[in-house]
Amino acid sequence: MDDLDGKDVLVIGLGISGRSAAAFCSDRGARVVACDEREDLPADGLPAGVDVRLGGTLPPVADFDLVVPSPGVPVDRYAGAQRAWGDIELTARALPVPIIAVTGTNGKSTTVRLIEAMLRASGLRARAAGNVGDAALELVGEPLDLAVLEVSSFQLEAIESFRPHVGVILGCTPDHLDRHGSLDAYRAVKLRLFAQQAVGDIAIVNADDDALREATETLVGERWLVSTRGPVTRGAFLNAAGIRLCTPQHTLTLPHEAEGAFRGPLAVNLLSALLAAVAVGVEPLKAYSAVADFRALPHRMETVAIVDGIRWIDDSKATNPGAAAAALGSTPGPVVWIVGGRGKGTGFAEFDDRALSHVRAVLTIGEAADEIRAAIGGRVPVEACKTLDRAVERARALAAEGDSVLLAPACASFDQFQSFEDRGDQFRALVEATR
Ligand code: UMA
Ligand code: ADP
Repeated sequence: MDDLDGKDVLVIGLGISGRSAAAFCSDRGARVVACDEREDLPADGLPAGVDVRLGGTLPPVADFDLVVPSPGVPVDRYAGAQRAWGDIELTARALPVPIIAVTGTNGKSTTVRLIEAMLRASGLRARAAGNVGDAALELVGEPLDLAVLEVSSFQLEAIESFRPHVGVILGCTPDHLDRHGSLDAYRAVKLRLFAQQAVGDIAIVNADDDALREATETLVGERWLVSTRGPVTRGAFLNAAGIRLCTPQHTLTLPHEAEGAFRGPLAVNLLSALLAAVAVGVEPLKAYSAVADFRALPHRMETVAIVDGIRWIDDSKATNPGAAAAALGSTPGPVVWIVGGRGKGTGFAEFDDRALSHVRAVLTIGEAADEIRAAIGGRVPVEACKTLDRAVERARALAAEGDSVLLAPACASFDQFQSFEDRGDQFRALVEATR
């Protein structure tokens, strides 16, 4: 089935992933039908042979040799398909180079970008793609030594033989429960990353996540653990001296000059990236040299201003409670925390007394304000601001010199903003306007 020539292929969804898949399959001689439930999409830019069908219902999936679902398409839409391979499966089958794949609820984009930078710093031709933004299939045909794939739980639903030489799981906390049903089901999908690994492959696992550590005890691939809390025998952890690396080839300590993006629980990303680079033969010091020049991605723990000794941090990408809890844990106190938006049905159990210990005040915005107050009120002062502009105004009044004001919403943005980027941009503009 690797030979797509003459096969009937149905591509579902014509976004970034689906367009790349339709072109890829058509270029390899398949007869491609490409469907999207939206009618208002441009049908151009695809190979002439692709039969584009917009709006309307899907043709019977069983009529096709292969269905290629886009990540946003739930499994029940293509139940009964003879074969369903998403773009990650297609990419892995076509790539002649080893793959480092990264999954987890949070930290994926930061980590794949850091791995990419580390590999390049050591002279390797490496490129990151996948859920990070560029379709994974864009890597096929590129002159590469290594591919770095960011892989979402959605993408892991449509794999069959995908076997990354190095797999990384950064953590698993509630998100996307509308799609996966429960945290256990969501975690099980994420763990498919390791399912096809064989002897010689490496699984890098966040040991600070108890459920993940337990679930990965019997992997076939060699497990390297990461911890920001305590020692591990094989892997990487933080101690008083810095970053301790213990792999079959290397035992050494590197400095941990924790900047915003990698402080506290966010150091998991740095430790995992270092291990991934070392796992493919990069010298630890070479890999580490990439950290100094690494800039936080936009809207991820981005310091947008320091005004009168108050640091204003845009972490608008913290769209679920686990991300916001990690953001709080990585922000030195006292913190004025702006939180809220559209809840994702995850609850807010992450915010225990420890997570809130250095929070001076909580300013809520958006639809989830009452739910957040119910979860954390009584332990820290909570003030309902409704809108971001009001929250910024109140934060300015409440924060003292040496404080941080952290936008880490723990929620989706769509109740009041176009996207998390829009929310972060508006935050920056409001902060600048109050200067
Ligand atoms: N569509 C249908 N039927 C359906 C569902 C969708 O026809 O049942 C159509 C939509 O009308 C739309 C198209 O499919 O035109 C969109 O497909 P998509 O939602 O899969 O989005 P893409 O543009 O292909 O982008 C996808 C990922 N999107 C999702 O997972 C929702 C992008 O991740 C990824 O960057 C891109 O492939 C390249 O790999 C985004 C994302 O939000 C950033 N990911 C989630 C996350 O990070 O939390 C998992
Ligand atoms: P993803 O691609 O998985 O969404 P990002 O690198 O874009 O991950 O980070 C998204 C947000 O998740 C950040 O803004 C930060 O709040 C939080 N975050 C980053 N790394 C981690 C981590 N390892 N564990 C928990 N939260 C994290």
